[in-house]
Amino acid sequence: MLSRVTSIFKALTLCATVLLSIAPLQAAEKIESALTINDAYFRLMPPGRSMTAAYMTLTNNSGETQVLTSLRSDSAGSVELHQHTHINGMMKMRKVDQLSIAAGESIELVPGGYHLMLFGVQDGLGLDDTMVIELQLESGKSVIVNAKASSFK
Ligand SMILES: [Cu+2]
Repeated sequence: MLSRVTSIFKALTLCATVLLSIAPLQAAEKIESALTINDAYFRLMPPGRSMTAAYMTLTNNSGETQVLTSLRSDSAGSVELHQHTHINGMMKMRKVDQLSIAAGESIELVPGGYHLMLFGVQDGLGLDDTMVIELQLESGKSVIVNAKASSFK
């Protein structure tokens, strides 16, 4: 009898753990009205490549500035915010530490401008796949983005 009580207790503890791990995702959904993501896509990679870029439009519908500070994805080893710049007539890209989006403003991440750079991307992604990217904000909240695959050609 005692062992049965113990196993029920263990099952309850497990339930509580699962509920706790779901909580941050619910918090992330709430902020989505403050920062709206449109037209999110990533470039599929040519065979043998594990690095690619993702693009989207970020719109700040909230009454205060939203600052994008870091990024992560379960489909990539690391994700960075990059910007293309022209230095001495040469096109280069550099890592940008953070991106501020003022209240009511939209910022487009497009080829040749700001973009997300994904390193160590998982193999075998195809046109039907979606990559989930988490945008972490300075406020401590985050936005979940579902980026669609786009042909690399
Ligand atoms: Cu880049």
